[in-house]
Amino acid sequence: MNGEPWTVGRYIVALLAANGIDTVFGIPGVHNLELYRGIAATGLRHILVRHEQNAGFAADGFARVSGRPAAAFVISGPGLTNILTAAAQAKTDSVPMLIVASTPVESSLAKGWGVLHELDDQRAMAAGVVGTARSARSAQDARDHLREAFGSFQLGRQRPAYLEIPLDLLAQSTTLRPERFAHVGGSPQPTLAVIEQARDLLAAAQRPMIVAGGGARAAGAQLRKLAESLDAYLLTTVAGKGLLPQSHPANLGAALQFRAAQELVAQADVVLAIGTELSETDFYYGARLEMSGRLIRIDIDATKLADHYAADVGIWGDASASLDALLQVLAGPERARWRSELGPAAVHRARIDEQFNAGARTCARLLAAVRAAVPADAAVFTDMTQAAYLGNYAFAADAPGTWFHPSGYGTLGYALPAAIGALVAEPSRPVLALAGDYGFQFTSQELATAVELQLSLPVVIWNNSALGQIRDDMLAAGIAPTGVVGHNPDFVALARAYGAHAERPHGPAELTAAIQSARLRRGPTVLEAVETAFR
Ligand SMILES: Cc1ncc(C[n+]2csc(CCOP(=O)(O)OP(=O)(O)O)c2C)c(N)n1
Ligand SMILES: [Mg+2]
Repeated sequence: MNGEPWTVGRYIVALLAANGIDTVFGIPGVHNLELYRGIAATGLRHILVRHEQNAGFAADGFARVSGRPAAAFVISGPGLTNILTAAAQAKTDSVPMLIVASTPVESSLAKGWGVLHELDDQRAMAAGVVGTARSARSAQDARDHLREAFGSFQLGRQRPAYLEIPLDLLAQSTTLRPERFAHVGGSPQPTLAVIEQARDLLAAAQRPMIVAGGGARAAGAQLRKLAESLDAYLLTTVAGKGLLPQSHPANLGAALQFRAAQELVAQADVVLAIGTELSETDFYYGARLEMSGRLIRIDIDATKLADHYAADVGIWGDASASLDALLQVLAGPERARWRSELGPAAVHRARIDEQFNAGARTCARLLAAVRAAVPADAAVFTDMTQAAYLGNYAFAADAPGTWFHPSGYGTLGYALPAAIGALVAEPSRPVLALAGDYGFQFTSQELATAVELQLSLPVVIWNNSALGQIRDDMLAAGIAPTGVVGHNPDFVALARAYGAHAERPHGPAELTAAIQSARLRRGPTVLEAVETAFR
């Protein structure tokens, strides 16, 4: 294979390999053949998926568990439009990936000739759902754009990057050879003055509340110290779930979706928000989280410091480094504040749990059965289903990076392909997918990929025979349920047709046992959990 000609396509793939990409998810087509010459020549691992959206979801799951970007190769036109949803999901959840697309021949671009896979402006379509979207007109362009993309993976808030190359350029020969780009690491260092302003607010606070998001995922130790020394409560977003152990007295968990937690935020006299957008997708009541206190924000994304939650003190920096700096100047006599007065987080959590309705209690039994079946370090990938909305809060997580949800964009079909990507990245990590009966059907064809790769993957389908959340929303809004019940396939038969193992465990105990067996089996296991068996 090394006798292959150095086409631009081969060169691009060799550049990816030289810069740490080892896995490509994709579907080849006649427009990007030259990228596949590159794959053959470099030995990069290519995973064939069954829809380009799932190449994106798989790259997303790969990055969420490993912290490393994977690539997705798509063809011009429909390949690109198919992956846009997954790119948007990754962008909104700050996940890196590299999307490489072909375009039709350069001379045809934006001319409306009606060539195969034509889009009026392919780059513009991608630009709205990635961090940087670039178009190469030469091999040098491709190199420069990729250098920029790899730089973006080392700095600041993570985003997908997009590069497109016309198919005629992909086939041209080049004298360029792969190189390893210089490392461009580092993060902004907050000044002592701004750290001291934050210290002054926190030192005077009587009701301090910490809200930590995905950007704080590496700062669990610092958060624990801070919460303890300030007698503060800590809430996390879903992306920050597990930052403190479930039982820590400060840890209210990912409870922002509940009124009781929102009221504590509203009553706090100082809110310290770290690595979070304070996004509506984390609290789901109205568009804005109510606050009456002063707001300190720590964020690697400078634009967040002055957005609609404008900070009284804005710290531009990495969460761990900024918290280290804050902890250094904070040392003073510890004193009791509101947590000593109102009681540990468990008191508030019990109040939240008491208010679960019958539907939530049913979901809670499913979640407990899953929790009992997988170890603490398992990676659970979830879909847009009522079981996961409750699980965002109620699934016990003692470590960050163990519960994954398509929070930011909220797209159906995420769980299965993302779990596949996670297992490709970390084959020895226990991974599980949890999807609703409807969401599963968005991407169920990836069972073929999981069978092909012989991935030990339990796939739990929460089958309430409905678009359950939407049905309930219609009922709550006084709308006659419409379009919320469809004909479902026989999920067990469907899974078996793909060559997967499948069962329909009856109730929590059977589900726990079935997941445990599935973890020991080569190949995926579909477990249909019928809601009525969990009531
Ligand atoms: C791509 C996409 N289309 C539509 C929706 C709107 N939506 C959110 S939840 C849901 C119902 C999903 O049903 P199911 O997967 O069975 O989960 P359940 O609510 O029943 O637990 C729908 C249609 C969405 N989030 N994403
Ligand atoms: Mg359903």
